[in-house]
Amino acid sequence: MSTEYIALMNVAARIARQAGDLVYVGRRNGAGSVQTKSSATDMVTEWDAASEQLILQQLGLVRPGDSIIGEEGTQIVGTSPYTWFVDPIDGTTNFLYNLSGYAISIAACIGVEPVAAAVFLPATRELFVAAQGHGAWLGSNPLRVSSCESLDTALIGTGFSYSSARRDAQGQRISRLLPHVRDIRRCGAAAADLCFVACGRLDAYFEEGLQSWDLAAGQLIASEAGAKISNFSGEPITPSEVLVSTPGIHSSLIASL
Ligand code: LIP
Repeated sequence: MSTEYIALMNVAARIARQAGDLVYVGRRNGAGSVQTKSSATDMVTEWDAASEQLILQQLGLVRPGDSIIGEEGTQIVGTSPYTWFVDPIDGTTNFLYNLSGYAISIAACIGVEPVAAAVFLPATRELFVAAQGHGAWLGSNPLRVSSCESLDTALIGTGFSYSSARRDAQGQRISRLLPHVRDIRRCGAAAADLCFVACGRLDAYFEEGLQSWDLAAGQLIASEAGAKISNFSGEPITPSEVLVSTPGIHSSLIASL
């Protein structure tokens, strides 16, 4: 197993914490300038941009040959086997409303396969990390998914599209699922939801229409913590269909989605 993945994990952890501290302190003086992207509710603040710039600058110093893809427009083609997928603030709506559920998500991938990851939650100062084949941790504590074996006692996380056209079908899916589970949570940041499955705060999380930068780091953290990951049909996961759960309820969720 590659110790290089541990080194990459530590790079991601250090930079995620630095970017998280920047935006957390910055938010105390307001969200700054705010613009919209794909819809009137898909926002980007000056702190999203500042965070991505810091991450870009720090990765450039320590990993100069790597490729980098960031949510706010970074597309750097490198010469090494590694590509960094960066969400500088995942949960921007929460950040904008000064709610705590936002995260800095940084993953090193070979192709689209994550091999090292860090997700930092600035408001709770929780740092989730993972290295492929080595495990996942919250701080220094190793992570394991919950032991839930039945959908009717499962706490399920999900999220919804910025596109109002997609929300009708998403709402209908939730209304079909809700009577058969313990409850539903919509935390607002995919990276945090995936980490919550990894540490057992959620028994499962599903969402469609994500981007690689939302998914990559949390996917590795969850799978290294023992989660089963797939699309809604049980096939390989993609950002457009994400289903991550403790193993005991995975097949029941596939049947229910
Ligand atoms: C968010 C995701 C979340 C989803 C939101 C949004 P962003 O990413 O993390 O799971 O439900 O609609 O896409 O835009 O805050 O980086």
